[in-house]
Amino acid sequence: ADALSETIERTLVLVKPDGVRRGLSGEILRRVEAKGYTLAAVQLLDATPELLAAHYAEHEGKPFFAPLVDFMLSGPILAVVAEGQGVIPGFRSLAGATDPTAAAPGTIRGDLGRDWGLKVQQNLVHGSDSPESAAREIALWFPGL
Ligand code: RTP
Ligand code: MG
Repeated sequence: ADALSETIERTLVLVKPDGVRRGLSGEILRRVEAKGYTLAAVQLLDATPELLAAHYAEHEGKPFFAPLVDFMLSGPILAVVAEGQGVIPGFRSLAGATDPTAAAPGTIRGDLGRDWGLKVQQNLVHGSDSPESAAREIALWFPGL
């Protein structure tokens, strides 16, 4: 890479079942692309308990773990690899705070999400939180990429 080329950085974005169900996949991908990131891979799929146990291993044992897994099994998920310099923190910033009630307007969760009175925060999207998480999660959701 020369001095004029950016560092390729990748993150895993998931449009969770609530986002797919509400027809927000296009709006969410639009925001990722409008920010300037590139879509490197996109796949609509149904998760499995095994995939989710691996993906959410850090949350095993927490009270919201079982409801979270049930929610993530409740419908198809749009898995996306997004690419661009700074995309890992950049997408977390686009997504906004975990709790959609608290998430700032202008963010995906702040503009498009709310409290639905359910046991787990249905907050439309997931984004990897570090380079290590991104590598691990991309390998889980896109084996062979
Ligand atoms: P994500 O991993 O989905 O990008 O979200 P995050 O980092 O903002 O949140 P994290 O703490 O990693 O939690 C993972 C997901 O679990 C659900 N959650 N519900 N108390 C609750 O009801 C609760 N806490 C977490 C959310 O769907 C959150 O995104
Ligand atoms: Mg997280």
